[in-house]
Amino acid sequence: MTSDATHRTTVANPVPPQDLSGIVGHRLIYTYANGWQYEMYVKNDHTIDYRIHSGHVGGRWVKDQEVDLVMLTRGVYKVSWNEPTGTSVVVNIIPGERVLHGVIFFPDWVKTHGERTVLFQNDHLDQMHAHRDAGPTYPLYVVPEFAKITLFENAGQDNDEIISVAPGDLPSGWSDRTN
Ligand code: FER
Repeated sequence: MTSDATHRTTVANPVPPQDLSGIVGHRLIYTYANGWQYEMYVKNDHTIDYRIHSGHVGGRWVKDQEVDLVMLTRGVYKVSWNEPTGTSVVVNIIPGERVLHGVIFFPDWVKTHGERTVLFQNDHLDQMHAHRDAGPTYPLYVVPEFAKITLFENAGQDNDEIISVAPGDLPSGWSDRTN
């Protein structure tokens, strides 16, 4: 029932069969073409934890971000969300090819004052909402980039130990581990 031949999408049935087992529970470390290095743990089918190892807001980390996660077709996943800062992110992930494409939509205040978001966000949610609401929001700073997935591993679901310390508190070179 899940083959392409037996389940073509139609207007009446536009949702392809969903099998998220190839992404849920996995840790990814990846480097965008602009050099920014990120780590995402797909904690379950609606939640991610992440750390930003380098880039415009390197040092920032977040747990329990609610996301939309779907399978577009076999082996191709899409993760979308909006941050308490107002930043929106869409990431299309193809683990089998060790490639992804992300688009980050930063509010203008994050472009100008990215350092204000470099913290463990969960401890500063009211502050992030206040910055978001103060803006300025526009013009948005849109960053569309491909990335190479340098590490991909199954860590199991709903494990709070996978991402539990700040990027800056990891041993030096920690995020350079590849597989
Ligand atoms: C990503 C791109 C951007 C990502 C997270 C962000 C976990 C978050 C950006 C921000 O809020 O500053 O690939 O993956």
